[in-house]
Amino acid sequence: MHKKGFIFDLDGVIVDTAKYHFLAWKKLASSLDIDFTEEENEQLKGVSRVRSLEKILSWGNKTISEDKFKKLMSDKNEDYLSYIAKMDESEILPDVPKILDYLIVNSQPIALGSASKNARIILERVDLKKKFDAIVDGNDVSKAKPDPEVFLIAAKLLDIEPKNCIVFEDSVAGVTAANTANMISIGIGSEDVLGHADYIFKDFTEISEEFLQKLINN
Ligand code: B16
Ligand code: MG
Repeated sequence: MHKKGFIFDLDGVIVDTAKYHFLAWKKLASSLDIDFTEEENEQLKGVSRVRSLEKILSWGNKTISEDKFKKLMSDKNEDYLSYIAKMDESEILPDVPKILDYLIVNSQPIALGSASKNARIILERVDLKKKFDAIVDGNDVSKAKPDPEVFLIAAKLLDIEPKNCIVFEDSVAGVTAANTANMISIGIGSEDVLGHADYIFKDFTEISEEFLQKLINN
């Protein structure tokens, strides 16, 4: 039986937590008199928490002390976690459980490869944690996407060579990370943004079992 490593990003692929990041960053930006738009939020997808705050401060032309930076990071996360606490299975994106179950039935190893330090809590909230053989998140990496580190660690934990891994990603940086890792990249989202992915689908409802079977066999 062929075994491939299937690696999933979290935010924008399994659940849509970008809306909660937006609410939390927006509140923080307002407290600093910075106008923060949904378009700017788009640019924070797949970007680490530290880098996100750096970007918001630079958009608002603000400089702050290191202590204030740390305080804002922790306030933002507390606020974000208050939204996460209310999440349940209804927030899983369409057909994600179906795809995961198909891979499990076909004995394919599955990993999470996310920039979020809250990934484990989120997977628990939506009751999907048990479906993953390995979880690599923002706590496990020293270099953020587009660096391939997160996916290379996931491949190692699954004991599958990078060239036999398939990554599902919604962010530009994440697709670049998968390509750099020499993995097959599957963009979930729009072609305008994810044109550099090997395959692009609007969402998982567009991915057939035949397609998954081909990925497994190739
Ligand atoms: P946290 P992903 C990313 O998740 C989000 O897309 C990004 O907006 C966020 O800043 C980052 O996680 C860090 O999240 O503050 O929870 O550590 O798409 O890589 O699953
Ligand atoms: Mg994402």
